Amino acid sequence: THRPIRRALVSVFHKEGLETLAQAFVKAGTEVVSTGSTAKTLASLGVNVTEVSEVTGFPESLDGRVKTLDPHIHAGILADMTNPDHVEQLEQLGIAAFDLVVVNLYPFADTVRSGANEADTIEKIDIGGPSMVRGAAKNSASVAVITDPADYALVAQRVADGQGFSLEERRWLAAKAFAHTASYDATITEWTSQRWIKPASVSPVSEANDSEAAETAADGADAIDEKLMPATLTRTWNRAHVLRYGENPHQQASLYLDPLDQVGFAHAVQLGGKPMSYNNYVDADAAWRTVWDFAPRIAVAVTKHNNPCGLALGETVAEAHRKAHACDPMSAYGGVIAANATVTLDMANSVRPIFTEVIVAPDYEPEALELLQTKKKNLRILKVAEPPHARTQMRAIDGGVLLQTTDLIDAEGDDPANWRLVAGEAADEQTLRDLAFAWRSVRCVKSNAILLAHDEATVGIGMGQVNRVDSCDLAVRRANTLADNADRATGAVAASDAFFPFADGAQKLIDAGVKAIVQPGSSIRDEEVFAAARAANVTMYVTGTRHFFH
Ligand code: 93A
Repeated sequence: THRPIRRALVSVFHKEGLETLAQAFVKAGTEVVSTGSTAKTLASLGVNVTEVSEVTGFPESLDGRVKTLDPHIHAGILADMTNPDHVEQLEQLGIAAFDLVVVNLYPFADTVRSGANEADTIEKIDIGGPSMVRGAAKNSASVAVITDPADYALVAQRVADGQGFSLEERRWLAAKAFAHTASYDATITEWTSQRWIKPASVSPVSEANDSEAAETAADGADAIDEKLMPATLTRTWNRAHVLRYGENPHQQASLYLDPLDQVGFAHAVQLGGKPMSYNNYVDADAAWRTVWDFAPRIAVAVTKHNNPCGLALGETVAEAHRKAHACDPMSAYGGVIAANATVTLDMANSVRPIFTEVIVAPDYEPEALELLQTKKKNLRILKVAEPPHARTQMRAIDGGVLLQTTDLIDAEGDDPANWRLVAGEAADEQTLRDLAFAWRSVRCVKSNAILLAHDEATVGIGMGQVNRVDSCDLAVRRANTLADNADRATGAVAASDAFFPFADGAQKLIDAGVKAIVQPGSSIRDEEVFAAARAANVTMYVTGTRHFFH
């Protein structure tokens, strides 16, 4: 699979590091073809270099706009030398193939950042460079492509050893090259689309033709003003669904879909109800992710404002829903319901009297679907093909994007077998099961999160407070006021998403009557916290793992 590097095409804007390549080329006697100033640099480094214009028989023209854009170059890049037919055609055409293409592009982003005027900026849109890079990357069967000067040393090695790159290596280089041209084009797109927006003169025509956006646009919705379009990232995700409005009616909003993803939550199939709103997407996505943290157990979450107001496991999906709803029936009003199992008629009947914005599930029994469709006309009914699979999460900050790997429940401390007992007696089987449930559940609650559970259902959730004591208070208050049979805190178990910085929060839970607490530990006041639990003979485990969710 190795292909020796006998003939190379080199055209680079930045000349730094070329000595490394030049030395290797000279030593190995590699034939080198190059553009104007790159050729000069290589010649000065002792390389016997052929000018592109000699190969094309055409002068570099139009101020350099046309240098390598010529079949003598591109046939040499694109010929698949593992295909005898291509080999024969090249021979007939009198064209020699390239084994290596080294390019770096005109510095478009640097030029924009330098404050250059429009004409100078446009001149720095590289056309020939990306064409060579993409051609070579497409033809990784025959050609190695280098866009990153950091790889010159590797090239020199492969030239020197006479073997060249393996197919695997060429493919890896090709993938890097495509990423490079994609980000290059995305930068150009961001610059042009902020300046060159749709003029009024074409609006009526283009609206009719703007199929994707027009078809899915909600009534009266405006696409986000093109001038406001931010990140390069969103530009590569190009299939916009225009939403009626954003988090509030005065905000514009769109949904962008990953063009290679067929099954993610964003691709949910809607089987009924009003169009999805921005907030519906946010809440339903959160709820959907929550229930899949419990698979293969059957779980149902009732979510509001990105937080669960009830979450439970059940033997059936209807049971799980009833338990989840019972946690906080008041807050469930206008919520989102997510299930990780097929919605049954039994569950649909329970949902029927509850005002609900969205329901999302992998599937629906036909009778359940019919009931929801006919009796709850406004309910947005979503079917999602696959469990959540996003391995990373993005969050925009001013002028940038934060990217992190998704918080999955798969850390060492998420396994109760690894928990450390620090107070009270070891939990019995049922208590430990509830603690495990509470720990898994607290992941999806906004920090500071305190969650009380009983019988694999939440009974009180304290979320989003800026101190842990308030979250404890809130969890206890919800447990003790929101159900018919109040005082659900007594005998419940508790989970805390992060350590107790002081004993006071834990003491609130203990005073409310919880029998066991699970928390990450590692506060400098751990001993005070443990002592409070010991004094009350309350079981306490530390996990060593934290699940902040901001
Ligand atoms: O203006 S271009 O888009 N037209 C071309 O045909 C072309 N071929 C290579 N720019 C072109 N290049 C770019 O020129 C390369 O991507 C590289 O950045 C630069 C190298 O030119 P020189 O060797 O003259 O510095």
